[in-house]
Amino acid sequence: MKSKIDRRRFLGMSALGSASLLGLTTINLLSCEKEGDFDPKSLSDDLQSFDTIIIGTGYGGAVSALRLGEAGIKTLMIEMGQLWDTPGEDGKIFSKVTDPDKRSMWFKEKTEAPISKFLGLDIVNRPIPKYAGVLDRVNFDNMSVYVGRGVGGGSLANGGMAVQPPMSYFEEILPQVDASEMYGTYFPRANQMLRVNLIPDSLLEDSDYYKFSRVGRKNAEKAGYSSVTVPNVYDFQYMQQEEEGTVEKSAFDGEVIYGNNHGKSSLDKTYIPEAIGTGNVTLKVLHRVDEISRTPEGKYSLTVVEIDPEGAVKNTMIIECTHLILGAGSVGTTQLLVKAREKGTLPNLNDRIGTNWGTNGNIMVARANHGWDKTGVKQSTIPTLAIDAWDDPNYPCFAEIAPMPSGIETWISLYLAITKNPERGYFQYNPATDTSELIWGPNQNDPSVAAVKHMFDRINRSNGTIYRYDLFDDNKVFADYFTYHPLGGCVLGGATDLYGRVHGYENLYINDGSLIPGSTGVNPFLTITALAERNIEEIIKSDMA
Ligand code: FAE
Repeated sequence: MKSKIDRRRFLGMSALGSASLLGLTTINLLSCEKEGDFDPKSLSDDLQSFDTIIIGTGYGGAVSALRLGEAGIKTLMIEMGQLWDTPGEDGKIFSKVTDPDKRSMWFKEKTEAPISKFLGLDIVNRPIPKYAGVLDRVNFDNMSVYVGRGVGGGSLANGGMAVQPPMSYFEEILPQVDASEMYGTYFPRANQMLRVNLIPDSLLEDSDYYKFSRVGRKNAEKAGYSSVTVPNVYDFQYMQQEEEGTVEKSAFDGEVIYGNNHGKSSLDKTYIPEAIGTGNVTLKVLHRVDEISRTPEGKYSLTVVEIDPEGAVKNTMIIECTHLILGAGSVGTTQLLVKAREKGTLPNLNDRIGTNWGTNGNIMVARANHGWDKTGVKQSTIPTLAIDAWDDPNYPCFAEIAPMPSGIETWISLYLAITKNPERGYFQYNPATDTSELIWGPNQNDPSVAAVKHMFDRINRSNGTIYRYDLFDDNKVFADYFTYHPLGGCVLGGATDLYGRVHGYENLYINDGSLIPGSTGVNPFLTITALAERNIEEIIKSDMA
């Protein structure tokens, strides 16, 4: 069994590699029967021949593709971003956090990094040419949402933290889902498929690159908080070699939100090549789905725009399918469906579509340490410790000790906190822009700020330290205007049934972060992956067998 999976992944990886070298936007395995013998001319471009289409190649999309492919169902994945597999002129696929170029961001004139300032000066973000880069920041009034773009979605840009929520909290957010099944079957499956591993003590306790974590832990302990080690999909054996200087550095060389050139087991290394390796899954990149409607015969009809990496429109096409799975992420899926309901192309969608959206309570905050508490010139980009006060009855907070890889000593401790915020936003279609926009009020993050303030006031008091006021927009101490963890918008059991079947339409499914009602209490992708495994298993068994 293992060798079959290894071979499937190998075939998928070689199809992805060859396609990317040749600049192809359609990738499958049709002519890859003999290893290494990949002939692009015989690729099928008959886009009407697929039973099932998946929009998006993030966690939900990738899980769905693999399981459909294994079940022998001809599936097309449509992804608006690029396949990130070809080095640029500098020999690298991705650019560093400290040295971003056009590859860093999705059609921006200037980078829009979460830490926007240093010493209050606008010196962090840089002008870049507009290009189909890997990290997008979707800006709405009062809230900006970071998302990954490309084959692998958020897995390309994220910090790789793969955290299982406490079972009691999972039961609180998704009471209709059988938690014992999730924790007995689907979380273990997700952990294994995503290659989740733990940092060895030798790296965490001894490496110069984790001084920032140890300082953050010490400061927290002084205030009576305990820390936990956070699992990750970054390969810590590779990191050990980075420490020893025997491989090219990635986490130890400032690579993360604009992509990792090495080390990270993103979805384009795990689920997606395996899906393509089944021979039943085809991938279209740089193709964006703009509208969804239904034909009189009951098929789904997608309006798809093909772009080049500079953003020029190459083609617009209509593609039809019988089964449609939305895996475009919390924002992408919700935007498409709200638009379809409001423009009347899918008028039977219910009014729960577009509601119950949340930020996972994300807040970023930073402290200034004393001179003796250096956080290090060298910092690994992969966070591995979190201050865990989720059990606090009034101010639950799970705060990751985040790196600030600037290449100089800053004495800064930076944190990404996850809090329990009951506030929810909703999406509204705007005919003037022809998109659905998030409605989120300026004070909706106040409960999150209160929780973070409670924790870090206490840490500052115990250590005799202060906040940094110079790193975020408007000199804010608490960055409450962006999130890395968009969740909800099309919630399980409201917009859909308990497996992601969309109410009002047959053969229409959602399988991504939009199903989760605004909060997971920890970083969300492990939960998204496990839930996607559960949902697609049931759908294949009951609807597609
Ligand atoms: P997602 O991964 O967003 O994939 C959606 C895909 O659909 C993307 O590839 C889009 O380009 C594509 N798409 C969207 N609209 C269209 C369209 N109209 N046509 C065609 N394609 C489309 O969805 N989570 C963690 O658990 N741990 C972390 O350490 C962590 N760190 C993060 C750091 C950053 C900088 C970011 C941005 C996110 C981070 N996250 C982290 C969040 C995590 O990546 C996110 O929850 C998942 O990626 C969401 O998975 P989905 O399958 O919902």
